[in-house]
Amino acid sequence: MRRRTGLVPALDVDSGDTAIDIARAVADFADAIKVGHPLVMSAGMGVIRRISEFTPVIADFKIADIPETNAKICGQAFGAGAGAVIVHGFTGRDSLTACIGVAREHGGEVFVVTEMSHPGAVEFMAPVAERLPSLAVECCADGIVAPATRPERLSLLRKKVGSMAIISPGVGAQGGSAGAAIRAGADFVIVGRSIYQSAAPGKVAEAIASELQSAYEEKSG
Ligand code: OMP
Repeated sequence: MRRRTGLVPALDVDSGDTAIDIARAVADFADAIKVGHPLVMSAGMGVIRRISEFTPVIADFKIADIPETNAKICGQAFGAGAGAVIVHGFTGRDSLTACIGVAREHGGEVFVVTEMSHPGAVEFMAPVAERLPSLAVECCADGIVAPATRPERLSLLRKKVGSMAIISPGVGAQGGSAGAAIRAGADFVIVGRSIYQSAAPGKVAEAIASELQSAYEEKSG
């Protein structure tokens, strides 16, 4: 995924037409649109193709199964038009490698979840999260997912992952800040409710893209 604005809106809505309308409104300010179970289970896999016709799609199926099943899920996601998938790393090297193998066949990308952004993630995920960046790097994944809600953890995960891409959810509704996530090491932020529940998704996306731009300039300048 090429960074232009650094924004990845997440469309966890339950109507394909609503998703398309929002995707079109935010596309100019987004590097990709993330879709997951809430949208696909209501609108069907065809919504991935519809969105991918005008902007790249990350299929967030949090894939976490045995290698053979993971490969089938990835095949469905990439076959439907996704440019990237989000995969859990805790299932182990063989399961992750299976996803990466299918991604390469389709010219797609794989992002590996490390520590999730919600409070419950500290219960079981935090202790293993620090090992997952190494797995992602060793398996030649394309990036990791790390929490904007805990910038100090994001910074730590950045150190462990080197220059690999980091996409960071938890901005807005979960309390994280787009600028703080970038300063802590994220390349992209994922934003759901703050955009899709807004009366003017395009304007909110534009404002976040501008905040991201300032944070990048501050970081690099
Ligand atoms: P909002 O909280 O509404 O901005 O949505 C965040 C989006 O990011 C949702 O689609 C979540 O499923 C997703 N997400 C997290 O919130 N936390 C994570 O740790 C990982 C993800 C993700 O993999 O996208």
